[in-house]
Amino acid sequence: MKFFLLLSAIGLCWAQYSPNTQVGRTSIVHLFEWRWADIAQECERYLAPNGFGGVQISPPNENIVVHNPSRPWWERYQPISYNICTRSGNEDEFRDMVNRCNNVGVRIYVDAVINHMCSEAGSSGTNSTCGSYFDAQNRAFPAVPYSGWDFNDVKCRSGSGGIENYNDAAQVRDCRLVGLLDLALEKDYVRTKIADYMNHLIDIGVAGFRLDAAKHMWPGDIKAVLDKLHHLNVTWFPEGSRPFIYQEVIDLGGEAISSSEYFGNGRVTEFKYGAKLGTVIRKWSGEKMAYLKNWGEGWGFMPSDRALVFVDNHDNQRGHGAGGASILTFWDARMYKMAVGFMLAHPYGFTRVMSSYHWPRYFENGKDVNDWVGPPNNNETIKEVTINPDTTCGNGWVCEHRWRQIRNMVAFRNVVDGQPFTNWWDNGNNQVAFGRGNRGFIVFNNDNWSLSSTLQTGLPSGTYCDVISGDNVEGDCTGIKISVSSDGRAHFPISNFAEDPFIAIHTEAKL
Ligand code: AAO
Repeated sequence: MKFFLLLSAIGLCWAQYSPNTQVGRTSIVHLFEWRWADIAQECERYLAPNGFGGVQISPPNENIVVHNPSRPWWERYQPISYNICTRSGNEDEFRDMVNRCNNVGVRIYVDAVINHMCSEAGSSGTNSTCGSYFDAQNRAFPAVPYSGWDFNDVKCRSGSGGIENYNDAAQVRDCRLVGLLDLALEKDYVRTKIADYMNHLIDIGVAGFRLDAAKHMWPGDIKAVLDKLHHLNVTWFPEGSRPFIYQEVIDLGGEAISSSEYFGNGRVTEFKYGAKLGTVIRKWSGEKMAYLKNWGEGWGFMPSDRALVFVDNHDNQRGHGAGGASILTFWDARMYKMAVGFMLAHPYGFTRVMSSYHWPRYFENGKDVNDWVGPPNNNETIKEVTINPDTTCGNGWVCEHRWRQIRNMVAFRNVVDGQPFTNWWDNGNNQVAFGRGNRGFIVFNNDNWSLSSTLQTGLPSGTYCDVISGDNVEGDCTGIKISVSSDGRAHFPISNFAEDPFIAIHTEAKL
């Protein structure tokens, strides 16, 4: 009884910081631009069996249709109404996805675009994903409805009406981000409309929200919206559960607004994480993996229990947002797998894996001129995610989450959940290793010479299957085998030419 009281107390105080994933599932995946029908199938055929905790979906509400350029991915960050109606599917398909994913224990997190509506340059008419009428010039969005009174046009104190200076916190929050009509979240009417939208989704069964452009909203206004939110649907969640909240705040330091202002509302995206990890794995600026020994708060990151972490996101994988050239993506697959492997093995933060689509990346003067290109499509209809015989994806979908190394590290994180960071080893350069209690151990060789060392793993003796080079298939390992002796030590050989120069073993992959 005492135990349960303690558990529920922890549950309550964790509230919006807890992802509401099923016990033992510790990561989510962003299925960027996927159709609801494909996500429903993916939950059943892949995510649940492989221990994924949930899915961040692209914004589900009606958005503007952009034809120049042709249907860019970013049109979905320009809301027209809160009807569930986009290129990913309609409300019936959305409900079906939420039901089916929840029924196999995979949660849905909605990317909530609540800071703004479409661009001031948006036309008037019915050029929206559900055909709702709007008139951007006159601030008319009758399908919500919002009118001129509901925007910050008067409150904004910049010459242009747009954000001109990120060192002026009021401007960042009251003026237009890249021309997007800025909602007046200080008004109870606006807060109520937003909360109604989010409650509609909560009642359907979603587990939480990414708050897009949270930096561009006052923390107190966000709180007022969150205070209006329902508890989660009791069909799948314990009574009294609060939606998981993670706020998109880009804080690389040196600006007026800092992440910590948002901790009261929920978790915050830690953008330093991917920027720094990319710099280390690329060995830029004199960085080495040996320096990762105190990774986390020791690197000036926010507290672990407030952080949502990722190697790349849908913006910075194509040069939008922040992080710059150091960000690793599927385009640099070998280094990317190391970075994602490191992230999933390390205890810091709540982890999000990225899942992308291919686009014809093409640099001119250092900028990708195709950074706008939307998802694989047939005449603007998003293509189905097909599955190849080797379990990878077809039709232009990259599906990093299905890469063996990444899928198996998601499982690794589940196995070592709650275990301490132990047995750190490094060679003073780019060969490092660490364990997670007596459950898992990982070794990296990012030097230009081979690694051959006997290390203390902390694991029980036995033969383990390296989950990076192979799988444990019916008791037989298709990759490298590592034998741990009775004193916990094991010998690791990693060539610098290995396809993946890292090895990971855990107790669920013991032969
Ligand atoms: C599109 C067009 C625009 C057009 C607009 C309206 O591209 O040309 O003006 O429509 O017609 C996405 C796309 C946008 C797109 C928009 C709407 O990325 O290109 O605009 O949809 O369709 C800021 C925000 C951050 C935002 C990020 C992209 O703070 O919230 O910009 N991310 C989210 C979404 C994103 C979405 C939106 C918000 C809007 O994830 O997909 O936009 O809903 C500094 C600031 C950051 C700021 C960046 C970029 O970063 O700190 O807060 O992010 O600048 O403006 C160093 C610094 C770092 C700095 C960075 C870049 O790294 O350390 O702090 O340089 O300067």
